[in-house]
Amino acid sequence: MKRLETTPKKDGYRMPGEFEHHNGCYMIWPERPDNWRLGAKPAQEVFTKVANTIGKYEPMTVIVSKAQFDNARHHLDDNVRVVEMANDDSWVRDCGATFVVKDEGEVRGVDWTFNAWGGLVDGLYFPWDSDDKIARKMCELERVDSYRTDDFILEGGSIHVDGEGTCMVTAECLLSEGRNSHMSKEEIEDKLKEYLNVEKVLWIPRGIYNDETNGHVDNMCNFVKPGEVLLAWTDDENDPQYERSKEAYDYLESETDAKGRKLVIHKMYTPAPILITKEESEGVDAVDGTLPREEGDRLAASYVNFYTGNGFIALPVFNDPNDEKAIKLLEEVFPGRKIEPIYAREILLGGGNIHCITQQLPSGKK
Ligand code: KQY
Repeated sequence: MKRLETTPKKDGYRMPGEFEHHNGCYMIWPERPDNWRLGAKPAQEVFTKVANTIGKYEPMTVIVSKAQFDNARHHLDDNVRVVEMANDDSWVRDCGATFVVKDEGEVRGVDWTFNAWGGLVDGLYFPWDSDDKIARKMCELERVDSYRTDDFILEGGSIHVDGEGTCMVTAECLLSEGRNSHMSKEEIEDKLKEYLNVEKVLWIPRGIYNDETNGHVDNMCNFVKPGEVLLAWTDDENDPQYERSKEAYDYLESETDAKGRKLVIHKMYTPAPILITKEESEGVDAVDGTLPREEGDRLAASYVNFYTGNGFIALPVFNDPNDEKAIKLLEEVFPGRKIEPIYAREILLGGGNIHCITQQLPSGKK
């Protein structure tokens, strides 16, 4: 499949909103013991639940290493396609292709350079070269041509689009030192405009407190549809999350989207602070160069990190009283989609959640 020298914008391709129709979804099977406790067995159980759930609604593909192929094949439902591929970890949202479409249903991939969330400055593991090849391999599997951004580092979890010309990011992440510190904010914005085919970028100041991705937007704010967003929220002014959510709310309220619409903002209450236990910390291999998991560290828990699929939402829940609130809110704002809550503490312990471990393949149909 070809590498294209142009850009999606020049060729008339755009990144659709996640709420638009999909032809499938990708995940990567977890296994690295320095990120996932107990040799990743508890994480594999939850990833299996997520993959099998999504597989009920759209064609699901799980990427897996040679060593784990038999195990993954055993656990995953028969309708889930399991494909062997070298990988460094299991965050396909970030290292996988971002697919763009033309409205006649033609699909292409954007293959951003991936450096494990900050490279040698504050990246989360080393090396990451296998992950950096995943996007291209996904495009090969889908038989679609791709655009590579050799001079620009980005993860899929650091962007959300409405499919109608608006992209949301956090300044905390996109302006972080370990990514594109050779570029100005305007140059970064121009890249997003060319490769996602958007006209307006909304710069939310910061993401979720203690998020090891430098505050990915996909843990903080998500589009329900054009003109309407869900924002992670707490009323507790003593929680360090409060000022982050408040500044995001004030910013979004003061802005309009690419079509000049004021945004409808729904507050999505976070669970009470979730901390790593001693047992959880001790279950993770300590390896120099990988972010340690210390007892008592606060995890970046947020319900906003959900996956929007054909006719459903896969929602992380935490056995918290706010689980019910999150489910109710999603039922209200996504009528017609079934809410599939999945207990996701084990994914959270690895540093992300359901949105971070999934990547949609859009069809180009609305
Ligand atoms: O998108 C994400 N939240 C990925 C987090 C990576 C964590 C690696 N330990």
